[in-house]
Amino acid sequence: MTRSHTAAWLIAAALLPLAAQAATVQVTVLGRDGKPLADAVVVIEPGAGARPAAPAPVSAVINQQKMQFLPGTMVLPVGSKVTFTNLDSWEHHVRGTPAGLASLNPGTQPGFELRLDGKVDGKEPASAEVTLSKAGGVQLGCHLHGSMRGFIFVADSPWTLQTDANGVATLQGVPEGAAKVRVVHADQILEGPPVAVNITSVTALSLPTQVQPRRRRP
Ligand SMILES: [Cu+2]
Repeated sequence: MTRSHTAAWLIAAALLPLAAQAATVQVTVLGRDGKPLADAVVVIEPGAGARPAAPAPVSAVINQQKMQFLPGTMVLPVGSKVTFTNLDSWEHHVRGTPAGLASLNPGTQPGFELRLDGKVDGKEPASAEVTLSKAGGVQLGCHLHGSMRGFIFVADSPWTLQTDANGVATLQGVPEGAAKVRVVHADQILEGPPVAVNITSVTALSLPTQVQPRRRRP
């Protein structure tokens, strides 16, 4: 290694502590009954100066199968495309509406409606694609089957993840320092206020909510 290379490396090493260190944050979300809440979307929004680039859009599929949206809850980066595919042999009318208060505010996330014919044996299932252009929650329903419910959270923070069956979301690479944590759930009427936290190298949080899920996973 030449002298100049060595010097450059030393300067880079000396600057490292000034850069935001990345932390792993484990969030456990609890429902109104104190039990772990699955499929809650955890969003960490770092403070000023650590504003991340939006995550890259992806393409995803949500099936209509046996009178359910599968998966029932999905987190997708803003700008992503989602294809709805009807695998049932009967028709579904998929409806997407902005969740919570956003639904009262025209001009935010646009809603959508799709009619998908039932699948015929030996033929490709009917499908339609929607682009999720704005961040926020989207409730999914079906005009024909009131029991069908689904939820998409359109994320503009890369630190967005839904909780697993144990109510836990583990987010990697979160900048240390001041941040706000939001919890969003398909079955909440109103989102609670964001929780201010100080992210350190190892951060574990337990967040109670007022959400009473419509049904628990078996
Ligand atoms: Cu339906």
